[in-house]
Amino acid sequence: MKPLRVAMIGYGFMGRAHSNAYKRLTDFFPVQHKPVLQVACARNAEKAKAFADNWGYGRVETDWRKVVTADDVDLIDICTPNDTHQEIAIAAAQAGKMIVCEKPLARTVAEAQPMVDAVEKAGVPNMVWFNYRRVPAITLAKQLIDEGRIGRAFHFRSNFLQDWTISPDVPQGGAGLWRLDAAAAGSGVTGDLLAHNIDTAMWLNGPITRVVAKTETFVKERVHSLTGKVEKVGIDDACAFLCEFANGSLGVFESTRYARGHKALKTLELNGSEGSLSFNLEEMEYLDFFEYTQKESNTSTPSHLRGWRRIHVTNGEHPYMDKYWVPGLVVGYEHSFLNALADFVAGVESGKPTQPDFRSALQTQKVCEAVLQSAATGAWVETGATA
Ligand code: SOE
Repeated sequence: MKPLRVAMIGYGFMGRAHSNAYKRLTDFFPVQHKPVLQVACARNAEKAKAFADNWGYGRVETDWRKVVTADDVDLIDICTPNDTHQEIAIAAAQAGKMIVCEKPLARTVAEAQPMVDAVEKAGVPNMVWFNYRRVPAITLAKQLIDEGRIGRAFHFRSNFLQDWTISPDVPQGGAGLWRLDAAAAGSGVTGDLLAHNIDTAMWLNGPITRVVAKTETFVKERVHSLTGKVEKVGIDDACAFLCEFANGSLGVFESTRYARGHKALKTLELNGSEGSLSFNLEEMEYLDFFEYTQKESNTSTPSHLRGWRRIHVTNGEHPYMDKYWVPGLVVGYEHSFLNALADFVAGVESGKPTQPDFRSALQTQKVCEAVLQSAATGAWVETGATA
């Protein structure tokens, strides 16, 4: 086995989710590279050390510039706030490192495009951690669509609902709360949550071509953790948009951090001429499937037998599931990162790069930007996103 020496930049929630994936990769997947947790990097030396000690990173750095050029590192994992992604990614690409970057790729399309150019110029493997594609039930949805079981797509609807910022006492900015600070995050729920739904939607149903959106910022001012002052809130707390897909279907998306009672209600539904699919993250081991036309026999299910079927996505023939337990036993959120990493490493080894790479994430960035632009003007906006 060859070592894959990882430098983790950032130490938050995502740093933990990714570190877990590195540690478990070769326990579950037959890849030829074994991740080595080489360096943990963060500006705060104490926090970086605590993170490194907890997860088993070999050394600590406080300057990411030293890390991206370090000889003992193969892969840079960018888990820092969105405003830092571009600089780190471009420097890492120029240093010839593989790069895996947290979502969204950047704050804007203008920031994201040079990142795509840099990784493509350097020819370095790259991926963005849109992990929900790798939830086995969602990957199965993709398989059923590709098998032609949904037919012509009519409707795609998708939500991502949370409730953690309702209190006006929650500050903006700083560790953990940079997602509320427009300068660091770029946007609110659009870049943080809808980016996931858009990535999955375009993977399953093709490019989103036009959008019309409405955003709202319910709490207009919050204390900024870094300045200690009450400052204007620049992010979207909630966003709803309508869209058209290139395949002619219609989309409806909604996201908010003000849906009291919902912590991470993430759903999708696709309705087509031959069937429908439905997924809900709160019951992530299931994919609901309505089969109107039975593909193998090309006959429609007799009407008195038609109904939604709950597929318990735990059999060995389901995506990724042969790597885990025995039929009937579930895997969880953390496995979506493990599956993503396994696909990335397998892509590096086979020379067939995995998706979503930076270029694919740029398409999601274009849709996010069109959504925010539409919300600002009230007009329909062309996204420019391609397959
Ligand atoms: C925000 O609360 C958040 O942690 C996102 O940043 C993640 O990308 C999402 O998967 C869960 O929610």
